[in-house]
Amino acid sequence: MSTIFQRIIDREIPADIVYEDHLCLAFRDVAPQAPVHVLVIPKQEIRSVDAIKQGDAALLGHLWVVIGQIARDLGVADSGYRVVTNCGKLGGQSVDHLHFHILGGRQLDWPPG
Ligand code: D5M
Repeated sequence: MSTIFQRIIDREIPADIVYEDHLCLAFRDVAPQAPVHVLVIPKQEIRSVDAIKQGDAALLGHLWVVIGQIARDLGVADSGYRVVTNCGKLGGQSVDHLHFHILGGRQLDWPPG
């Protein structure tokens, strides 16, 4: 069964998209935890960090370049921001499609809960 993120990629459900190219999509989180909270996902189906393979290295590099670009475009790069990916049940992953959270626009605590 498709994940909710695959359905966003396929335009079956709407999302507030802030960036798209042939490899990835970025959209605002539906339950934002910071003034800026964007999810960056590969269009390729990868379940989590744990499922990344050597052949995905170029794609992952591209995602990191895009993450930095989005942070600059949304105005959080100068003040600072956080990039998070949750992996598996204890890691707090709730959608089984690899995604990177970009969080910014407020002071972020450490360690995370
Ligand atoms: O993060 C999964 C994140 O996905 C969580 O912060 C909510 C967000 N989410 C779930 N459904 C949607 C839709 N439809 N649009 C935008 N954002 C969504 P995780 O790290 O897996 O807990």
